[in-house]
Amino acid sequence: TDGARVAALVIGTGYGGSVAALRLAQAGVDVQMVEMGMNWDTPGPDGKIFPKVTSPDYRSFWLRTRTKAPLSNFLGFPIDKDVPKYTGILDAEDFAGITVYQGRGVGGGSLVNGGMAVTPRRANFAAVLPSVNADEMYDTYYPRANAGLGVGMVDPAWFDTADCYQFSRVGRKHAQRSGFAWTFVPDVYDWDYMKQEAAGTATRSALAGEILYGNNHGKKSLVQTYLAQARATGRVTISPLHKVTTVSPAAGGGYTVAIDQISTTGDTVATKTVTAERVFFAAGSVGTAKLLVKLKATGALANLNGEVGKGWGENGNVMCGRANHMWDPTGKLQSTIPCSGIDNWDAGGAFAEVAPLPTGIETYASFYLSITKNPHRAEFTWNAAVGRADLSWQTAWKQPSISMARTIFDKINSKEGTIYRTDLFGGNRIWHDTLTYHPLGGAVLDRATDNYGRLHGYTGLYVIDGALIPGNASVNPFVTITALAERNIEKIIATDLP
Ligand code: FAE
Repeated sequence: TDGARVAALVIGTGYGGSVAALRLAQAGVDVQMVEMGMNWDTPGPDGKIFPKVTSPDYRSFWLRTRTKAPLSNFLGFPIDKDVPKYTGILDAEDFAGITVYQGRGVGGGSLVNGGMAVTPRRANFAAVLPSVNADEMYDTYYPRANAGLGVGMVDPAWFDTADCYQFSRVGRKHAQRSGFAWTFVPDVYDWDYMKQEAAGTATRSALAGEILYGNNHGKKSLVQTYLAQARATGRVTISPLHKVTTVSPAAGGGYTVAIDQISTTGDTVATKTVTAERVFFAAGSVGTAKLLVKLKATGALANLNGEVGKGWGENGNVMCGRANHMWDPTGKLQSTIPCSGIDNWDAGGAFAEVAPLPTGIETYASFYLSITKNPHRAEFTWNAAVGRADLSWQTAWKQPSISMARTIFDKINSKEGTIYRTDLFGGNRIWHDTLTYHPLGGAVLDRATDNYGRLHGYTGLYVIDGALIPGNASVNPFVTITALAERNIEKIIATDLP
């Protein structure tokens, strides 16, 4: 409510924000969470909360008038279409050189993502965040994060016979025939539920083409895990369709937080101010970095240091498809939840997920999302003339990612006598190199903040989301974001709270 005074205000309800809220509440602190997206709990006209990936509608995109599906052209026919402007679940946020996909709503990215819950190899983690004690991470915080998120693994015996993982088995065969390490990838999807979907005893979600725009069943998003626990403490209040616009020191101590309440068409319907003793920036890498560069440049938080906005990367994301021979069908029925990957990180700088193409028809295509060791880092700067944060990423900077992904797929193509698909992304492209699902950095740990996420220049301001990780996590990032948040909030509660 307008004019309220709160002990802790958390901006955003993704992984970092949910961990902070739960642990603060358990420590006896009242927490106000502010989320610009919707609370996804009400069915649409079709009786479902979330639409399928193959039929995007008004619920699918954040304030766009035309959908922007990452796979825009299944077999040559475009699936994008005009939609009414609405505070939908997936934001395809366009910057000059890249489109950054992000979840919008209570639960953040956990609403839209594939649930792949990967703990990086220890040597890779140490290279990403050298200032963090890796023993503590691997002994305490990664296990705590995996437990809190409900991470599990597909039953290998079931995997070997399930129709819906034919595409993954083809991926395994091709990877292994070319001598690559192939691994199962853990996920937060309820694997027992998926078995029931396959057996026809539960309403289908992963097996009904649900992903990207939400899953109606099966996936354990933060709403079912951290946020459910946080709500159960009775100390956490969540305000959806509320967007933080500024944070500045308050006269009597603490911080004044200005918030726009928005309608489902994105219009501001009310402006509120709240005073908070502590503010946790958990608006995601892009949201946090954009806010911080604005607050520094406009003088609201002028003492933030020069590292704010820097160290941003896209986790080396690049997508491609391969055309298989007719004797290697990938299956009409594909689970939307990937469960395996090809690890060529050490030799080639690429870790590739074998991803589904849940079209409902046989495509003879193998589809992959690669995470690569792209060295480029971009910076957010405040563009005062237009009142917006710009990102310096350039399209050409994906070239190293393509070269690294090619260390896997050129070899497989040559071994199998196959070629790349050019009909998946529009414009006859082989590589989808203009997007990322994994924005990271912009307020890097031990640079913009101290080694626990306390922002330099201000007492009581914290960063606790993907903005802390310097551009690349070597694997899908949310387990690392969660584990780092667990580590940092434990320290903050122990040392900063009265
Ligand atoms: P995030 O989850 O983005 O939460 C930030 C929240 O803050 C959002 O709900 C925003 O709406 C909200 N917000 C932003 N600005 C404001 C503001 N000014 N005021 C109020 N609220 C605000 O941040 N990662 C994996 O590890 N495995 C996967 O399988 C995977 N698949 C993905 C698939 C897709 C399509 C996408 C988009 C992402 C995927 N990711 C995956 C990435 C993962 O979801 C992402 O790294 C985390 O969600 C980031 O967590 P944060 O806590 O940093």
